Amino acid sequence: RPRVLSGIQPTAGSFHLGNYLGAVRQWVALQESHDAFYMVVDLHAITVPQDPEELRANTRFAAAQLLAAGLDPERCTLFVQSHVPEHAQLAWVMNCLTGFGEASRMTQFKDKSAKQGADRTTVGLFTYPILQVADILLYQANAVPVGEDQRQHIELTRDLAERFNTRYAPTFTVPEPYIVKETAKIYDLQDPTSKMSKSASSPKGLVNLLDEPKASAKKFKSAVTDTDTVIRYDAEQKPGVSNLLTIYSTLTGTSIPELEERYEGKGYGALKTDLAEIFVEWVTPFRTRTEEYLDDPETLDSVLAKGAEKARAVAAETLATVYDRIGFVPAK
Ligand code: AQP
Repeated sequence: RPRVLSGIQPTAGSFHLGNYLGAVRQWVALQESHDAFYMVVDLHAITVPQDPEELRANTRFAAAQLLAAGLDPERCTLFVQSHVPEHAQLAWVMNCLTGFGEASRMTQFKDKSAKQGADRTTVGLFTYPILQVADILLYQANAVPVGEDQRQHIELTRDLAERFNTRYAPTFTVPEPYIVKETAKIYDLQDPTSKMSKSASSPKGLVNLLDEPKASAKKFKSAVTDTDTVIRYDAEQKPGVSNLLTIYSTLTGTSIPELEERYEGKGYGALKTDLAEIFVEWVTPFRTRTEEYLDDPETLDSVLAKGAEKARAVAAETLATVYDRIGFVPAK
């Protein structure tokens, strides 16, 4: 079976709808057809300041949400990044293979550091994409299911894999991004030309899965649309309505043309109210399942321990090959 690898940050407490539709939903589907490795990336989380207790809680929150979303530890390997030390070890090697200018061209770093200011931006945030390169290459992943915002980082992964393979010997699988066009970018409900994001969105534009469903329903009802009245998918001219149609279509499995037909002659109010209801219906059992996993921390921790063991077996083999190829003396 081809292999996939992906990760999600534990920082925000709750996943948002963009994380779910852009990434996690694909993870669940891919565990059926692929040898799948999924992780909660706590090493990535500390590139910005974290409260230790919150980070610990959020890591378990993230794992519980992944299980609630449908990941099955019998069908995939679910683990916490810091449980597998090879991530940090391979990241160092990849750091030494990356040009400073090359790393400086990463647009996510440029955007985030511009917002934070140079003194508050860590070197860890700068090398974040290179840790991500190590995450992927350790598992020899063929594909990486992510949202559109990660495309440039996958491109860097491909470049570095090829560089290592050429400089030393064929070692790494060169991975492809796995980006589902329709849900590659879910937009902020208040600013539908910007991606929904835990750090950039206004609270009213960000739908967190673990928030009170009623509060999220309100956000759908007050989503920004346009002054036109026709319900039609047009990402350029009607980004707000198009975003709502994308979310509606993905949560219900109804195609967008079908939705356009269903809402012909109806107003935006009807679309928003219906979508709010659909979201609440979908998210309510998701929240209950998440709470159930959180109520049983022993089971949760044992799932993660088993996952880490499986992940380490693969990661250790790759790292040993890499250390050998670059000329490190083996430890006796
Ligand atoms: N709006 C989005 N639409 C589609 N996919 C998205 N992803 C994130 N936002 C959207 C995808 O979710 C996965 C996990 O993301 P992450 O938690 O690792 O980090 P992120 O990209 O940092 O999440 P945010 O909310 O965008 O946080 P900020 O803005 O603070 O960085 C990834 O596959 C991502 O593509």
